[in-house]
Amino acid sequence: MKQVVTFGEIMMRLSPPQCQRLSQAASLDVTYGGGDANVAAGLAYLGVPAAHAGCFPDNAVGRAAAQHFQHHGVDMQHCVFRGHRLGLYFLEVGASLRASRIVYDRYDSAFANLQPEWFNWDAVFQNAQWLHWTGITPAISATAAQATREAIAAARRRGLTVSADVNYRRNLWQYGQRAQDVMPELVAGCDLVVCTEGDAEDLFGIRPEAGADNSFVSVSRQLMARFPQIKQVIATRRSTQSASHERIRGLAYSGGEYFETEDFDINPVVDRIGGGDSFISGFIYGQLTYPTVPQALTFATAASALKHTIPGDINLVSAAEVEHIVAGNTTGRLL
Ligand code: KDG
Repeated sequence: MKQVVTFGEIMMRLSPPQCQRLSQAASLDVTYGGGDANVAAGLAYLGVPAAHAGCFPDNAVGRAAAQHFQHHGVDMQHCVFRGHRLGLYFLEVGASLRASRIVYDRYDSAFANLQPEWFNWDAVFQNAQWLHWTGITPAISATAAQATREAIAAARRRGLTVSADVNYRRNLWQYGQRAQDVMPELVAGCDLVVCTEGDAEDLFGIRPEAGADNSFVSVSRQLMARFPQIKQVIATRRSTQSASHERIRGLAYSGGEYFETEDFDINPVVDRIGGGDSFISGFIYGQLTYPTVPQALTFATAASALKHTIPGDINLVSAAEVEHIVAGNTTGRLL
């Protein structure tokens, strides 16, 4: 099977242990994550060959970040080691009434300073069938946005499937570019997008039509009319019951039909970071494995639900474990 390739920033994640506040922590737990690379690692655990292209500082910290993903099965041979610092993010894990909180320290990172010509996309895609990117990547800097543009163009030229999680993060688009100017051109090159109703409104000014029975369908149809390359729109609908109790369901609009899954109840939530990334890696796996969209969507939603039980950014679950949940075994019984 050919590779799925992702492109984006990987950061070091630092969290105070045991739900401490940053102001009281005497030590910080270390791991690594990045929206796009998390998708690649999730796919590798599901048995799909995956590669990630990124840019890291040329020092021991940058190499540790890349090795982390390599250790989780991702081909990192197309990563570039140039620049001076790895982006960081601090995560205070919430509990009960207190929500989790993220503080970014990624300004001027090696990834933000990358030059598009450092990536030879034809070489990166030599053994690939799919490119996946997130809206985080073009937000990081104008050069990262340009590299994303070039990656999508090369992927299209070579006939790859292109997907994106549009993932609008208002606080990341503050370095001189507007998401509303940059994202439409990039999304126009995608076959599949993860896009909530909120993101469609914020990024593309698309709102559900008055009187629409189903707002997700209404928004998806308008997205497809505006960007004719898009054939499928998917999203999760979350209902957060507390910091440690969540329900998610998967939604898809594809081939003129709407699909939704049952709710998956996750209680307690151990770590919700990477839940969206697990959804899209599950959906890509599903598209490559199952004949129908509902099967892919159910697999994706179950994969995302399982991620909420695992600390860290990466979904360390096998396809058999996800299938066990899909088969209705949601009470933690052994495989
Ligand atoms: O989707 C998970 C990501 O949010 C996390 O891994 C860190 O890439 C990250 C970001 O920009 O927040």
